[in-house]
Amino acid sequence: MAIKGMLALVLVAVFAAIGAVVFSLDSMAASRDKNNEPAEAAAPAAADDHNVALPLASFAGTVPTNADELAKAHEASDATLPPLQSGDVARIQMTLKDMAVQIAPGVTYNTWAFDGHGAPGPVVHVREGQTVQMTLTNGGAIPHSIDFHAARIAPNVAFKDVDPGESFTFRFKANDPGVFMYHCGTKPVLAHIANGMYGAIVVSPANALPKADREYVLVASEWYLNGDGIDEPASLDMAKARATAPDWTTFNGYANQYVTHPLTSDPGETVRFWVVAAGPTLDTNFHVVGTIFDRAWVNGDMTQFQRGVQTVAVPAGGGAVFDVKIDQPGLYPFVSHAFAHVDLGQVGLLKVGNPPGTMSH
Ligand SMILES: [Cu+2]
Repeated sequence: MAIKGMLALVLVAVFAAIGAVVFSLDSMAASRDKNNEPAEAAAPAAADDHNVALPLASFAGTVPTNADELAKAHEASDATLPPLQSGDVARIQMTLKDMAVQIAPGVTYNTWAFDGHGAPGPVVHVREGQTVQMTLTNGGAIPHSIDFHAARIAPNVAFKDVDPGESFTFRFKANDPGVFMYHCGTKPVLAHIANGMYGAIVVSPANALPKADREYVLVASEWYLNGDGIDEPASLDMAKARATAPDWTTFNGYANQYVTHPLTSDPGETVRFWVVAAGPTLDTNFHVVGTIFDRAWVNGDMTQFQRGVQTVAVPAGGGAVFDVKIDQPGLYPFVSHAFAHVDLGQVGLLKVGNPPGTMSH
């Protein structure tokens, strides 16, 4: 009995000691939080920014009356995967430039984008193992930078801010195959990406993929407008960007452009889509209506593919690769199956063969 009693006392003491330790850890955590409070409160922005209150005016779907005509006249961005450069070094030159670009029929937006391309920037296509020599020239009004997700490199060195009028060159070896985002990484990154500073780099695997007859690159992104962009170009509404309340969502920077000007293939061909979701915030839920992916390299992992997949989430800042082989002629919509984003313009058509009629839904 005496031994049992002593044992009970010891156990009580041990539990008490554990309790004390847990309590003191808790209070340490609490005091850490307290210490953070003033810093957070002092930090930026939100408290001084009066442009954060909901509701936010939406310009979704607001186009001029001649929008159909303008959509037909608009030259769709060429989605075809560009050819590789020969040699061990792929030399890439991009000049950043402030420019107003069309993002929907009759809707213009003041981008910080890429000279000769608008937004997104040019598709970079290199071989696995090739060295990428990237020269960025800042033709804009404020510092910018370029962050390649395909690179393993110290970002403070390679992705540094480049002042207006300056150029900067860095190199990296593209040792990881797949499709990757590149973007300006200058703060606030949300604003720089929302203003069009992004694009895709395709790193073709050293071990050849199954043959594809057509290869297209799609960069999904969204736009946040402070006006309708019809009479004068709209600019970024940062409050809407923070609230993820886009006015337009697009493939390759212009709403519905491949509905009016479909991508094409012949029946029985394998079509490969290299897809990047640039965001700045939204994922794209990639799906082709009327078929199933024969192969889906999910998350851009080129070491393996999934078969028979219907929809694949491409995360903001991520990429994936898709093969479809469609035998029957027709119009096959490709979409983000998050359908609010179809409504805002993230939809296109793959026209297989020469089908009669147009898409009715
Ligand atoms: Cu920038």
